[in-house]
Amino acid sequence: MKKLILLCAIVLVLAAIIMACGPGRQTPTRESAVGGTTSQAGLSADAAQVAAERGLSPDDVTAALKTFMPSGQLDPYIMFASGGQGGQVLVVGVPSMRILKLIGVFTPEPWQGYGFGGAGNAILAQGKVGDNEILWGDTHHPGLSETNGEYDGQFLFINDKANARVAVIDLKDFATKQIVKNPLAINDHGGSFVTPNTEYIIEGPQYAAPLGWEYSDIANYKEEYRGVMTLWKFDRATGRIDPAQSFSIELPPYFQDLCDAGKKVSDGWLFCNSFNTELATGGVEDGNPPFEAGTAKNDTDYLHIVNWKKAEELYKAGKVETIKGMPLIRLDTAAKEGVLYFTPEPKSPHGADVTPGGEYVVVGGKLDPHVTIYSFDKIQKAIAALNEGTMTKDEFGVPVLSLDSTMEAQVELGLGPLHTVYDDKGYAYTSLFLDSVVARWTLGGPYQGLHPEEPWTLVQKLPVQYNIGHIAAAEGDTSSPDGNYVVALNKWSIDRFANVGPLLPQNFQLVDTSQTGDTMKVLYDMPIGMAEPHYAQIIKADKLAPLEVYPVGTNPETMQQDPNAITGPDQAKVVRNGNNVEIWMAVVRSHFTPEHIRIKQGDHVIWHFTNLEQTRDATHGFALPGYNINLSLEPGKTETIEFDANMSGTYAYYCTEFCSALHLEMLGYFMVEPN
Ligand code: K7E
Ligand code: CUA
Repeated sequence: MKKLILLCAIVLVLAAIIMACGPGRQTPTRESAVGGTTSQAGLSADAAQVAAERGLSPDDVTAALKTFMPSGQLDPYIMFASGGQGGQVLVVGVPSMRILKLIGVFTPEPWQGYGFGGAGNAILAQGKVGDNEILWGDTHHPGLSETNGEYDGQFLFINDKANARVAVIDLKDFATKQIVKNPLAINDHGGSFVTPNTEYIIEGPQYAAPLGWEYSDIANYKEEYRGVMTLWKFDRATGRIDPAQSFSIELPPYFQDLCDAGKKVSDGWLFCNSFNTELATGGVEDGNPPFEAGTAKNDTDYLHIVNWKKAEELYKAGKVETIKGMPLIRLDTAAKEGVLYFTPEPKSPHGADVTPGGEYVVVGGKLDPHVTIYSFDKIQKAIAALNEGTMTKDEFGVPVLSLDSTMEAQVELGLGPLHTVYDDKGYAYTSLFLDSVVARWTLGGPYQGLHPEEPWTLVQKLPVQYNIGHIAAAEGDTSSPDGNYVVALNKWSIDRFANVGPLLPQNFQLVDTSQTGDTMKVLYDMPIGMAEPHYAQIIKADKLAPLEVYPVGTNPETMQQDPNAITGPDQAKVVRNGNNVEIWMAVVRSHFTPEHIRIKQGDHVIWHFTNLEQTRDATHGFALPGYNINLSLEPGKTETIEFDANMSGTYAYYCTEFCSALHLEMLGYFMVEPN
């Protein structure tokens, strides 16, 4: 009876809301939102008074107006930011900079019930290193899937620098589906970036080590330590990386850094920095130069120029050696067969970023005040002009193209240029770590007509707080970037936020880049209080089409109908078979069926849950005390847990999501009789 009254009340309230809204929710137009008593400036007298009381400058007010998202309105862009050593991905609305989700990737995430008994456990277990379970990751570079060089909103990939792993997130439900461990590398960095049609997900290396991280003393560095770049084949139909069709390329032990895929005119090629062509091996305690000095001795390092289509041909032709199950194009093969070339790049390079049309690669040398712009056309001509008799090679036999023959321009920007992104107005934006600025400068060549300034010139340096690392632009890595926003991912925040102790948040600063010329402005500061994000990508929100609810019975790991799904509480049951107890449980507001589970200590329990709801946001949780079990059962989801009931006792299991007025009553008892 009580339930019936409640149901009637809900129906009445809903009806009232629907009537008030009319068919299709109306959002106020700009005119009506500021209409009525507006002053000359478009601000109400109230607003002017608030601005005066709070000491807001006209710029502050403009910034507030540009970022404020009225209740119920949605951001036009979604940013996917790495969660750094948190091992997650952050989903953020732009320009409001509201955090929408934290996706557990390499790290268990309790809200999503990821890694607490359900499907997440199997996915996290794919990321084992040897027999060791690794329950965190150092996520650096999220990469959205692309079709024809444009984000297609289907998948997101991200690397774990610490353990050389790559994860696949399905943007149908914003959940991690797969982790692959690189069998040859123990850490990575230059990933994950996709080729323009997501044929491959690139995982570039970082700190050289013997292949397969086998033991070898660092005294054998030059002979036995190597870099490895892996091309993970992505199968769109299954939505998974196919390790059986993936391969790697052996590289010299040069500490390869950031990589980027060519696109359009440079489709088929990859570009990757390096910062230890000195082959420094550290050992400061023995009187050797420390790594930081040893790796910075040379004036130049090598930009790695990789012909991945050629590499794919070699792999398909079997010109590989298989090590630890991974087909590997050996370094001498790569050098001889036209897979790998080098060209010098200035001091301590970090970012290598391909322009939207693929014509140029921009490299920032941390210890050089310039960015260096390489022309893909010139690189091709230099390669064509190579002559076996006269060509320069590095000490590993890789052809070296002279800087003169590959460089298009250099632009002096300031101290510590790192990463570069692009917009629709022919500008490039480079983060200057030491100067703490975002530098806007002009591209030349085919981009020259898009802006009013001279090509290859600095236009504006916008101070940011502080020590900007990466920089992200709206649709920035695509063939057609948008022009509205850039986000500065600042490493330090010092005095920008309330003191929360010695460990400070990072600061994401939203920058308005909508107008040409010297007009960039900081709009918003967003503290990131859960890790150190490295890179982010920003996609137009309307390119994303996630599910609103799962079709009833969906297994989140396979995204297919789960064979253990049930369609109603009448199908719920407990079946005992010797010491095995299998439970099919129905979950729907506001009860679990069954509510009593009686088992014996030592029984093996397999427990299937189906959330029968199809109402948006009608998520239930499942918490079982004492057994480290915690699930998030979104509408339609079917999930299975399996464990040994090793402890006797009486355990109330309950729903962790406040799903209804009778949520507290959504519980049951798990009674484990002692032996
Ligand atoms: Cu922090 Cu791309 Cu890993 Cu630069 S990286 S800042
Ligand atoms: Cu279901 Cu609370």
